Amino acid sequence: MSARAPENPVLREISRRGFIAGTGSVLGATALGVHAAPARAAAAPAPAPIADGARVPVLVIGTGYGGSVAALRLAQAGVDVHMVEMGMAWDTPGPDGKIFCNTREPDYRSYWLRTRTKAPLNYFLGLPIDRDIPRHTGILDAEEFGGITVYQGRGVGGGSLVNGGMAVTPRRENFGAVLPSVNADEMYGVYYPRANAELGVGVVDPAWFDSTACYQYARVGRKHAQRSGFPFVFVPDVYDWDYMEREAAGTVTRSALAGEILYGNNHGKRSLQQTYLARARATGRVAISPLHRVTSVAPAAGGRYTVVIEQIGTTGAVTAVKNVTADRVFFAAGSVGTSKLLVRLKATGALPGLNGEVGRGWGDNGNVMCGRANHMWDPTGALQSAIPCCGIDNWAAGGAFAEVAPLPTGIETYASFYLSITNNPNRAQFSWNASAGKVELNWQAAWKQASITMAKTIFDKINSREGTIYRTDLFGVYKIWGDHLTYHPLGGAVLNRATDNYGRLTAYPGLYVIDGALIPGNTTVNPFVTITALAERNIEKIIATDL
Ligand code: FAE
Repeated sequence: MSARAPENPVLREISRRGFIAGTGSVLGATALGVHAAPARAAAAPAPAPIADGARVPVLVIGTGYGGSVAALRLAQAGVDVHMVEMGMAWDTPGPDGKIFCNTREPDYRSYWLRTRTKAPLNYFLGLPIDRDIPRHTGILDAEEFGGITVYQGRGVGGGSLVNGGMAVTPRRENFGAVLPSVNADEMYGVYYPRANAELGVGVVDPAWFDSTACYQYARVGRKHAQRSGFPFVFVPDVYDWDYMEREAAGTVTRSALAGEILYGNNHGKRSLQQTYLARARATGRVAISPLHRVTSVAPAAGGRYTVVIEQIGTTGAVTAVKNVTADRVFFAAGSVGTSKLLVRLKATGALPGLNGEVGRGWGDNGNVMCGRANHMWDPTGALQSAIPCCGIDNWAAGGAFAEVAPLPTGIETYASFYLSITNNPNRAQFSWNASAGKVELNWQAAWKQASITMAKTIFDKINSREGTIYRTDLFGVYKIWGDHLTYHPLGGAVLNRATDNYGRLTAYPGLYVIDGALIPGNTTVNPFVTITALAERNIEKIIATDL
């Protein structure tokens, strides 16, 4: 697919300049003003958080993609919504004048309640690079289960705060395997285009891509992919490509070109704060309580629900416990957050009628990382945009789609780095461990071998063609594969199994799931466009029939 006229019909509709022109004035103005966020946010006092004893028509747990879609569409339908978010608001600059810290200098803002960083790529030249940090409600959670570390965003905007913004619609021929019970014609005709437009998705200008120093690493990736006969594709992103071009020209403050990724982008990226959540707030019907964590949802009188919420401080200590009554509750705490809540509430008797599919069908989207060592005459560049813009599509032949990812260290590394999404068939289950008092996930570390085998269909061939080898210094001492983690948790409350075909928890009228927990473990590409489009589909039905 070319960047100007993508093969995918959904993407063809979205030109990068058409985005600004084609969206509403609120969104357009907000997107253009991304770089002004710190000053603007500092001027606006935070509204009071939800009060103990409050009664709300709709409570949304979590402010990621699913929650933001639900809040906007409900508010537009005239319903008042309160969103509860366990992470911070991320609207106030720190002592350095910036809201977010840099990937190269992680500080107290980087990790969720850790005293040491846990970088996904945690070694360089065989040396560990993690460092001590003060314990704080930072932006990236590296949540550890037995066999896997699951990275998630924490704060108003959920994963959109930390992710790379790669906004990919699955190939239509793969959709039946992604969401088998959903009408593909509706998704590709209505909901994917709607999600892409609202998210502000665009593609890099291929002429600029071919000339800019900051994508030399990606051009090396393209050259190697094509010389081995693999399809190379440009990948859309929500980053403002015009802003990035101005970063390269030196006329605006750098973000992607300053290595900002993982711990937030101070400029350029259209996170949910600039898109869905800005529009939701502009309705005047949506309130958000940051640093509030939902711990229980249980039936109350009159068909309503009692929601127990802990307010926490920035060290994680609970400062208040609130009981709120809601007519309806949307679980949008992410695949892991929603699954953990539902499994615990079913097992401990708060919601015993949830069906036996709750907690099942969890997958890692087949994530696996690796690096390749290039020859000295094939440098990847000291200046690398932290926003990936292309990939290698070997899904049909080898079960792997590999993002050509940056290594934005600021120095020449002679490395090519990749995050592969693979067709890993393994699925895990969340369950309640009563003696430990926590929810566990039975993912097995060995299950990643399937992903490695699929990723090797690409990189063994490239190494053979180029006469190169794998890097062994990025994930430990002589360790090739980043196979201990995922960025893309999916499932745990799968659509049409744990819920009905629109996310209703049918045993409890008024309870809904509307996030990545609905998706059965794999989307064949990066997941947030699919999570957003599915939420658009489901909320439209719920508003039409339930409200
Ligand atoms: P999510 O965005 O995780 O939002 C859930 C929210 O609920 C979070 O803000 C939580 O803090 C909050 N929460 C959880 N529990 C509670 C509770 N009990 N009470 C109150 N609040 C709670 O869910 N995807 C792509 O498509 N493209 C990319 O380029 C990409 N890059 C990524 C890079 C990184 C480093 C990471 C971590 C993820 C990346 N992803 C990417 C994945 C993507 O961000 C993720 O699939 C979505 O954010 C999931 O959306 P949800 O709405 O399911």
